[in-house]
Amino acid sequence: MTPVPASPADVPASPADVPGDAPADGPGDGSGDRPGDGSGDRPGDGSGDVPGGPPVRVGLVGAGVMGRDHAMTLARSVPGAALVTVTDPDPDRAAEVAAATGCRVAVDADALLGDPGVDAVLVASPDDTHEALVLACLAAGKPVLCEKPLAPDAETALRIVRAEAASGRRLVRVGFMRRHDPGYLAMRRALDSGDLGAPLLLHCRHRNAASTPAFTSDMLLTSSATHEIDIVRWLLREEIVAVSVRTGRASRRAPAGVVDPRLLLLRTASGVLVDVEVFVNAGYGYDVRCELVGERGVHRLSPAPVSRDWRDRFAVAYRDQLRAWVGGLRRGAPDGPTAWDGYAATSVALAAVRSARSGREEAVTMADAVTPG
Ligand code: ISE
Repeated sequence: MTPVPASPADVPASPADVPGDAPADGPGDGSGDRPGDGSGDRPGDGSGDVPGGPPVRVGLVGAGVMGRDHAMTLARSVPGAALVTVTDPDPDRAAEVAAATGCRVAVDADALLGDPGVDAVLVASPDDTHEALVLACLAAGKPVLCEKPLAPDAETALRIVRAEAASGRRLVRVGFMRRHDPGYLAMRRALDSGDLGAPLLLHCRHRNAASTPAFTSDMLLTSSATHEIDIVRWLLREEIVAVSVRTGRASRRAPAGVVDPRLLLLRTASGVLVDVEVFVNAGYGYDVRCELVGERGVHRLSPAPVSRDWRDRFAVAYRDQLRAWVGGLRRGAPDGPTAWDGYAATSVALAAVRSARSGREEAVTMADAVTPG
């Protein structure tokens, strides 16, 4: 059995650079229904700040690239977590993760979810499986951290929000890991300090070295830009109300028929304008930039070396996302982006898809907030 290579998420960052999980919002306080929900927005030592007691026994669904990465991080770098079981339709992949981490293999997701020895579930399976898995976790009463996107369309995401509300518990968290990135945390603190004055503009750049062969033009919006959409809501603590998308000359490096790069212009409820470049076949590497312009000053995301892909660039964020999730579960106070945040991001991304088709600015339509518990 080939051991899974060490995860980049194991790379320790200097304590000064690493955010801790924020004190979580209390269950049922409704804070998860606003973009500013307190996931990881305060500085700390990154240790997860967990109390004693038994570890959270985690079951992992999906042993692909992200699943393997999460497995190694959980096994090595998340105090208070025990990865106990993994499942994947490819038994070899599941067995590799099990061998590398010492966990069991479950025959399928149903077996994993039904295992009384699994306290919480990490979903890192293909996007089109997320809905069914998250709903099954809700039915089983198990907390779940689901990779983004929560669901392929807004109706489905809203169904999950409502199912969670009906369960009376805050069980769903979505893997928008950038909220745990030290650079974005510093930007949010700078904005919250008032030193920048009121935010006016945000300039975002999102470049990947190369897309996968199956990547589509829509996925630039639903798979890539969705990270910017979430970070904008979280930084500014307000909703995005309208989106326009522009497409120019396509790079010849993009797969046939894929329009890459694209530009998005997002408008928030208070009138902040956000321009986003998404370029997923930029060739030279993974490069994410962000500049916030306020009435009195500018804050730039701390420069990071151009990396191979998002797993290197956001290694600390992935680790601290898991620490925050597990720490929140141990304290009984859930932490991280909520099902509502997943629904909102999907709603904005789909408005972007509509704009790319219509050539006009499209309004983001969202339901009234739903508060669990
Ligand atoms: C991918 O799914 C991610 O989550 C990456 O962070 C993003 O950079 C990439 O473009 C997405 O396809």
